[in-house]
Amino acid sequence: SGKQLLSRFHGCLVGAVLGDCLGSPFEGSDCVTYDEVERISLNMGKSTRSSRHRFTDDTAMTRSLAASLIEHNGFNAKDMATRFTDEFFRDSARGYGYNVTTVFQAWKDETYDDVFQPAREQFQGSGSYGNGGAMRIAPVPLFGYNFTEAKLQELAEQTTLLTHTHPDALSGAILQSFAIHQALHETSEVLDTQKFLDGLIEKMNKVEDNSEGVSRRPKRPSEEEPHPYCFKLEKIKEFLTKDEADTRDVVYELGTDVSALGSVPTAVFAFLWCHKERKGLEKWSPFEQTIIHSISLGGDTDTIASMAGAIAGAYYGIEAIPWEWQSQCEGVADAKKYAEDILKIVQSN
Ligand code: 8NA
Ligand code: MG
Ligand code: MG
Ligand code: MG
Repeated sequence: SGKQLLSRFHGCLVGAVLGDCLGSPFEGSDCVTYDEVERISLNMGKSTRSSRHRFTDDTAMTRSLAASLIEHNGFNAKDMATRFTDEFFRDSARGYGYNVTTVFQAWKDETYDDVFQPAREQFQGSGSYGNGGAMRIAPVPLFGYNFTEAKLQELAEQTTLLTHTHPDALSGAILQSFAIHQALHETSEVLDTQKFLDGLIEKMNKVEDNSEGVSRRPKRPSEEEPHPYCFKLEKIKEFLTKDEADTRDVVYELGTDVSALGSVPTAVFAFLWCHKERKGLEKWSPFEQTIIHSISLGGDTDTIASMAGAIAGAYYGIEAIPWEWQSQCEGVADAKKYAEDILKIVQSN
């Protein structure tokens, strides 16, 4: 409970980077064994600077988002879009989503007066439901540490709408913001996971009441629900009452794909599931378990581990993140600097 706020801010952004760096070698694979993930993380102690694990689009966009909030002391649409675009054309080999790059191209060509217009035109006007808004959101709940729920939601929506206008993408980014925000403010050493989920369900019920039910492409029964995020959060509550969970059940019920709905609840699940010691992961701490377990689910491993890592880092703090992991991932020092700069703004307002 006496955990310093700086430790949590550091933990959040560093946790996001580590999940991305450690998860990306497995992106797109089916379930991954704990052994395979452990091998990657243990080898890291011996690697040299040049063989450090590279971050991907998740971290690249998180950095631009953080830098823009810091520079403008809040949301500036044009500046954030420019930073996303400059970063993409500076280094496009970071594994970006297949469609989001057309938004960057449109911004570069300056075909639009309204920076939000290219995102609206994605997928014949339905907008992207990818997890790209949620994967980069971590600086928002840090910046909005003292925000009301409504103000936090607004900032999450604004930053997401630059590239993703589908209601699922917006709700996913909002859920990830709320999860990090709750983790930052959580002071109990032993987390009441059911209470944590009740807090998220209460907030997401309001969000989903007010979101337009635009056509989805359902992949599993839960995705036809009128409140699909709340439905999945209830599923997580069920999983948490059991001592073991079959990975296939988790993947089927929650998803591990590039859609926001098929990945953000999974990240929340991984964080809460790993608060307790889990079979096969006894030698790892809860933070380490969170990263390893997220990746073991397969699919969009870098993004799910990054989102779970951000929540876990916000709760456990930077001391819980092994130095061997930190020293071998690209972008950790920068993540710490962004965390410090955001905290300065939070404490001066
Ligand atoms: P995005 O907006 O391009 O969306 C990602 C994908 O979701 C699209 O390419 C489509 O396949 C699909 N999609 C989204 N909305 C719709 C729609 N309305 N109709 C039909 N299909 C749709 O990019 P993003 O920024 O949301 O993507 C983020 C993800 O891409 C992250 O996982 C990131 O790491 C990256 N990525 C993932 C993989 C992978 O195999 N999991 C591979 C490369 C890159
Ligand atoms: Mg990625
Ligand atoms: Mg509704
Ligand atoms: Mg990914």
